[in-house]
Amino acid sequence: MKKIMIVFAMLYTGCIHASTLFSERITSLLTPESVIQAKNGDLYVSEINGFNQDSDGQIRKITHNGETTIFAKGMDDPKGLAIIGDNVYVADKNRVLMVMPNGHWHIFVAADAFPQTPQFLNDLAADNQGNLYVSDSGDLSTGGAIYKINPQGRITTIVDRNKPEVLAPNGLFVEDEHHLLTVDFASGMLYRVNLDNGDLVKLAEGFGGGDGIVKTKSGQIYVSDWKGGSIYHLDAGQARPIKSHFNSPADIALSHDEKYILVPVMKAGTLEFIEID
Ligand SMILES: [Ca+2]
Ligand SMILES: [Ca+2]
Repeated sequence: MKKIMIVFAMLYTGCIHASTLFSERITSLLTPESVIQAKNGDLYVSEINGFNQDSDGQIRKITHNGETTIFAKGMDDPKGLAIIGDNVYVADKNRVLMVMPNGHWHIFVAADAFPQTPQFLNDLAADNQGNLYVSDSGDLSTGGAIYKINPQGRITTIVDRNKPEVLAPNGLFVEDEHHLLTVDFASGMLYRVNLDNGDLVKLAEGFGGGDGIVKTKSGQIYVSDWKGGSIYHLDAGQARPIKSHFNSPADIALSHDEKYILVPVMKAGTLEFIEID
């Protein structure tokens, strides 16, 4: 009987831990920019640390029970994260890195492999075919580009500064094999990009310094505003804030159960969780 009670106690404690990961903010992060949840529930957070300081950036892993470890280090200014298979990909300043499950990493796409040398690689997103999409926010006001990187590392340009709408592409979200959502950090506009011809359709405006985008399976879209400190819900074509006063909320993610928005708050050095309906 005593044995059974111990087993029950252990199971009960395990459940509590799993469900409380999102109940408390995580603190003492080093300029966090992006977060992603792996299939097994672990979170990966990119930490820029010093801006424009090379080799001090890292990826932190937070397990489902809240245990924190440094997963990979020695990066420059790591930002957007994507997972393909067992590997984590990182947009690191002007190159894209591949991190293996043991935390060792190598350069997947070097800066000089891009059609234009990137100035500020920002968000990263993967599709179901194993392609990556990466935004270059350029000088953060006039230019930039969005590129597609196939599984062999070959790059094609989706949009670049030749389109007047492209000022500082930041957040990316792959909707399907033909469409990508992007939010512009300079204009605060949200666009749907046709991946076959690069055409942009404006969906909504008013997202300030638009940073991260998430979209639920039921089609609800949320966008973070790095400059203004709010998280917006796109409600009937309008940007409506659901939470404000964050000190630079960067590249948001959804939890797997779609119950929480995960918010890396860059200048506060925290990871916060917003429960959504
Ligand atoms: Ca750095
Ligand atoms: Ca970003």
